[in-house]
Amino acid sequence: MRHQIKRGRHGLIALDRMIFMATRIPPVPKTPPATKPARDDGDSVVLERRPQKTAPPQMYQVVMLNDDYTPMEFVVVVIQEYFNKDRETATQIMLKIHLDGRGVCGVYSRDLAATKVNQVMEAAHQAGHPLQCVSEPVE
Ligand code: TYC
Repeated sequence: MRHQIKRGRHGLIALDRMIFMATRIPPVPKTPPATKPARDDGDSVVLERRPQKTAPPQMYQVVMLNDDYTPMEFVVVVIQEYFNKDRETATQIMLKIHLDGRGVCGVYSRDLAATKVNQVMEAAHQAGHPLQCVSEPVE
């Protein structure tokens, strides 16, 4: 749309709307004056946020499962042998598995837990027992 333009005393006037120009400089907004930062006297202490600590690696528990066929003595020896337990502790763990259906034999890194599982399964297989164990992440 073209505006109708007329020449007046103060220059060109658009007739379909009034055009004003500011004639006064607007007041400066009341903000505190910028100041130079205080001079560092050398005693300043700078606190830096410490980077987040690395989370500890996920640990894995080796859980042995009960069955009806593997002899108790074999389980006790396996727990002593592969999980470095004394005979008394190994017997307690075996009985716990026998009564509850499962029991934790040790907690390790993922690779070591997998190795323990393989060692136990291989020993059981060689001896002809159906003993099973698994590794599972702790928590
Ligand atoms: N339940 C078995 C028995 O009565 C003993 C056993 C204990 C088997 C623990 C497996 O992981 C096991 N002979």
